[in-house]
Amino acid sequence: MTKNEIADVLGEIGVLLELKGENPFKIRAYQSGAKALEAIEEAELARLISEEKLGTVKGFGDALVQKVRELHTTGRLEFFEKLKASIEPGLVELLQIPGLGPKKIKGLHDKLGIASIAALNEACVAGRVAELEGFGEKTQEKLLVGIKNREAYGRRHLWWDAREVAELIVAGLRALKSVTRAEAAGSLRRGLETVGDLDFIVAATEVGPVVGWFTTMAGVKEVTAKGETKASVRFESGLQADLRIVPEDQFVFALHHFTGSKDHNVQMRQRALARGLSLSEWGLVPAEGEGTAKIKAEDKRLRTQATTEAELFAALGLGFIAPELREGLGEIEAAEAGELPRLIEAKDLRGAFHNHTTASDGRNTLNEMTAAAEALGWEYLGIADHSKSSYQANGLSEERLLAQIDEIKALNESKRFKTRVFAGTECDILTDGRLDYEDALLEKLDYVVVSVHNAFTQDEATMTARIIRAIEHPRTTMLGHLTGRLLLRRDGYQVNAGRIIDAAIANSVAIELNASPWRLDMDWRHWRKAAERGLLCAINPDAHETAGLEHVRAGINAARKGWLTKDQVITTRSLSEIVTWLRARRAK
Ligand code: DGT
Ligand code: CA
Ligand code: CA
Ligand code: ZN
Repeated sequence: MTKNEIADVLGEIGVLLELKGENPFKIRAYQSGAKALEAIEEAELARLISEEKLGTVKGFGDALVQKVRELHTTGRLEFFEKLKASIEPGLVELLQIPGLGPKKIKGLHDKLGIASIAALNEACVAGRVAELEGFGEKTQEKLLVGIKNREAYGRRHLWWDAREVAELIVAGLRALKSVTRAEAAGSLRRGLETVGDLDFIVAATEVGPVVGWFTTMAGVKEVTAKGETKASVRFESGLQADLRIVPEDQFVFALHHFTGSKDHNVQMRQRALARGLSLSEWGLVPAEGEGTAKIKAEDKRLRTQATTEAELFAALGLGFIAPELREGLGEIEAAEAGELPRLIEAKDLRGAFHNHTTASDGRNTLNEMTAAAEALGWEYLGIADHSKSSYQANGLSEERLLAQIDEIKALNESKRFKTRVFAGTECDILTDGRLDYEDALLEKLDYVVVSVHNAFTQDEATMTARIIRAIEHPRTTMLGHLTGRLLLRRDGYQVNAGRIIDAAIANSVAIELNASPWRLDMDWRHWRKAAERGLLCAINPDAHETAGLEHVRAGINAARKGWLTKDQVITTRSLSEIVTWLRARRAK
């Protein structure tokens, strides 16, 4: 196991012990052990374990040393398995409700016997939770909202999680002997930030084995439909998947149809009709009209042949429309006019600016993050740890930030990595719009990301004015996550996006497209218009560990859905261009 995976287990042990009401010192030992582990570099950890020296590191007592060693070498921990089995699963599930930590859950369990979300809902409705010490009316209200949100959100899944499943399924389908073509369609292919269900389109010479494989693959909990040429399954995670098998010559039409969106399909069908054609999942054929003989789709002579979607679009006088653009938001008109944007691609990215290290709430050190950026081929990596007011995220005091600036300077001078590191900050926007550090300190940084991390309940006018004031600060380089939303978990704070975009353009400040799969904020729906007016986008993974850097792929998706081109995204610029750009920003 990697150190972060081990740290996850230690953290989880802490939570489970807390649910059981164990000794607080013991609980803290696991929590601080997890933190301490993150600060050790991977190679160092391996060395400490093999030389049996982990115990010499501050915070690692005998019990912890033995557990870390077991996890590191075997990937399992018997103590953890037993502990998990000893706790009612309903209690763990309650952790998903915002505002409920292990301590509160233990209280609810001890005093009201609550051991499930359903039981909590019932107790809240009856007003029993508000009467408990440490809860009150307000908390009870919040819990009810949390339960309701969970139901509403529970039906959809993050694109990132869905993609992981879908990639395995597509690979599995393609490996079947009778399968000639297989693709994931639907909202996943369109790169939507959340996905209702997966849709797979397969061309196959024989259908039986394909349906057989699909309905029995690993993780399938229930087969919800099974026909000759289609099937639907539900996985343990709740995610569902539809499969449709079609003859090879229908593949492109089925793929296009089931990629959607519905609005795009409706407009495509209208366009076909205007040309005397009928477009459907089966094919493109002359439309039936009064007085014409009924034309069968099977009549090969009349069907439009297409082996690629580009040919399908061409048959309707259109250039190829990327799946991400197929939302019925003007893409057909643009294709007709030959004005489709040349969309940004993953390979265009050269770096990113909003990333954390163990100095604040990240889980990998500066060196590890830089090594990971280098492995991705990035020319530059911006480090933007939290500022001092974000104490819950271990925000940096002035002294610690100054030390980090020196550390980054030394790292760059050492030439240890090809990737150049920029010293930045994710500076809190204080409740009145001032920044969290003095100008003299901000002056010393290569760039400044400004973000809202508190007082989320301010009204729209107050929040908008607050953010605009921060944008107008001469040292501000870019605005972090516009609304602070967490997909499927919480809505963002209220902002007037239009006014903030105006202010950013007027002050030559970029806005981030936070590529974290549960943020994707600013939303793709704003980008097309904003970028046309001159706003620059920074695709930032907001990485809190090395693996998080790869989240830029989700950001690329969202950027493409926002019609963004390479030129409109600042993080596609080369190192020398970026240096020039940052210098110009600082001279403002
Ligand atoms: P989702 O699953 O809710 O995230 O969204 P989609 O877009 O994947 O929707 P889904 O799975 O219901 O259907 C896949 C595609 O199939 C959809 O984007 C368009 C097409 N489709 C499905 N039902 C209809 C329909 O009633 N009319 C039209 N025009 N297209 C449909
Ligand atoms: Ca779907
Ligand atoms: Ca579906
Ligand atoms: Zn942030």
